[in-house]
Amino acid sequence: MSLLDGIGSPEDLRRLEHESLKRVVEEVRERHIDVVSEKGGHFGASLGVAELTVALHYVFDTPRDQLVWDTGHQAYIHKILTGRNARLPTIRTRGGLAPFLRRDESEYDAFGAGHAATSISAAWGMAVGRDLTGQSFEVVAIIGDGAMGCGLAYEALNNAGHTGRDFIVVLNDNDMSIAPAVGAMNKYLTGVITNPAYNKVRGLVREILHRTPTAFGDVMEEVAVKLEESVKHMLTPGLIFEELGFRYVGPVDGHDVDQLIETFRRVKEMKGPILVHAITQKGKGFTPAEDDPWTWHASGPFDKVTGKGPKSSGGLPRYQKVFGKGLIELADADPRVVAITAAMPDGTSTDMFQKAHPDRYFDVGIAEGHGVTFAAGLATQGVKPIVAIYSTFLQRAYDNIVHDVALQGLPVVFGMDRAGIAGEDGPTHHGALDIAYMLAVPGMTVTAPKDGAEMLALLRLATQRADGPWSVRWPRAAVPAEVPHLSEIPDVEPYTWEILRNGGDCVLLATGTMVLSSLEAADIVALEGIRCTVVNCRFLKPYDRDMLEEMARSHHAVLTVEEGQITNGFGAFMAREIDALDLASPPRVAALGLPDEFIAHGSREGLLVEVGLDPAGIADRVRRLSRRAAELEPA
Ligand SMILES: Cc1ncc(C[n+]2csc(CCOP(=O)(O)OP(=O)(O)O)c2C)c(N)n1
Repeated sequence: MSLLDGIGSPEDLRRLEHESLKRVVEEVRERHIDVVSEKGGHFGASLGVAELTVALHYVFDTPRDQLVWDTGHQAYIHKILTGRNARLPTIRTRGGLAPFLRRDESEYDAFGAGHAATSISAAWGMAVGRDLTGQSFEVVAIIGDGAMGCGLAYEALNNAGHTGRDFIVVLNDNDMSIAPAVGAMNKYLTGVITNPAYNKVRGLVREILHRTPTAFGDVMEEVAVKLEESVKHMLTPGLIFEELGFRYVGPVDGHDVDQLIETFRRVKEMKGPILVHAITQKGKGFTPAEDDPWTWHASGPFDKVTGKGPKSSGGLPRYQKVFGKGLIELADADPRVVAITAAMPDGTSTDMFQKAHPDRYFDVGIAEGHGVTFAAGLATQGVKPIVAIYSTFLQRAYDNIVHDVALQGLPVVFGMDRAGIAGEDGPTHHGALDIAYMLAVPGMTVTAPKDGAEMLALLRLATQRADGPWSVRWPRAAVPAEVPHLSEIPDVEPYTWEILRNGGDCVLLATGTMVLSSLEAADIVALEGIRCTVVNCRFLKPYDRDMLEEMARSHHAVLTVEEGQITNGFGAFMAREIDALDLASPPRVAALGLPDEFIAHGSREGLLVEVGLDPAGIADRVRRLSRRAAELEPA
């Protein structure tokens, strides 16, 4: 029997002898590799924290002591050890374990996560909350070096340091974000660990200084303290953290479980804010992932022996690839076009752009807000920035969009990937809100293409007009049709809609991904005698006023269809605009979109069916609407 079979909770782990823990580490790694090789999922980060996870649950009294994992993509082994091992193969599937961390999934998930760099703020709040309510337990935030490049982490450190409250931060430093970590902080941390002399010297100096005062009295003690300060300044690798008020401990070898346990036991006894710097290797224990941690951040199913995945079946490219290629073509044609990513070069395909135009490519790290304001600054100088950020992560930068870009009318183009249902990554990653939040911004041109070619045409138009901010959204999906070279794609007339099908009863005002689904829905209801007009509303704002009026006058029912949050979305906007037309016999208006709730994780196709945004669901809504409208029709 394996040791893991006997671990139903961290309690069981803590009953084991210290000597058994190396075996536990091996077994959890093996289990993780087994499951992800069969099912796919986030891979390298969990392998890198196997020892850390075992040591933390071994030393700390979880769930009483609270572990706050950052982002949650590295929490598979945490899930294995906290009663979820048997269900691990269900991770990321509808009804199965969540892809990241959820408070409602387990009492061991002290704080929900999915977006990066929230752990220190949340853990700090928990530590203060603990003290205010007279409780007593440890709070430990575990954050990666990639997330440590995010401003939010510094806001939290700045707030927490110098307070004297007990609070532990573990910096899991593997020198990687998804892609190689970027920025000055990363350079600093790398410098810290590649300086081998400091730790020994520092220990020696401390020992000498601490012995001296007892022999020489108070004056020497004072001198010794000052001297220690100076020596510390020279030798302390984590000086930046010490200056922020944290005791710096480390660096420790994050793959030496004994050293980790000893360190955590010591740290548990120490007072005040402490930062433990653990050095780990992303992908540890699986050679292909150790050699290429970027590729192995996440993976589909693969062969455990060769590391090879099934051959891709070909087919149409994904939107993100079409965007990456188109971006290069746009930049080839216009030297002022630059691209910005926030730590997602492959997710947004800006890595392709980096190769073609390295001096016009900027990876700002996990710093979406900064990335947007940086773009605003570039735009003041006549540069044309295209900011490629997932819809969900751009939520982080809302005030930067409003205050730094839109209020000043600056021509920044927002390319939002993963707009709509993102699929297996679940509610933290669905891009459900961007239509609502972009429509609310004065001066923002809001667009949604029906296919890959239109996406490139809208991006081209955005860079040509440069008369204010633009947003373009696209889904996590394959394009529905082949995309020609940019030069062969016809121009889109600004702010116009496009009639794709004519019918006299109901008009479907469809946006983005919902255009083709609405056409299919129109085919379905046509068999039942309901005639639909389908309009491609590629401009959500400013929109095609003439066509809206024409449609509202000539149909008795209007249905808006969007892959976005229904509350305050395109439908709500159109309902108001139709009302403002003040027609003598206004059409009945209904809106179809994502429900006002957080949508679970699961396949994108399955979830779209669940929320009624597939052709059959749209057809169903058309049927009900047409029936209602006919009933209301004057005899
Ligand atoms: C706000 C936000 N931006 C981007 C991401 C995408 N993302 C997920 S994990 C990750 C890298 C995190 O790097 P690090 O914190 O060093 O953890 P590691 O994977 O190296 O363990 C990124 C960029 C995210 N989850 N949240």
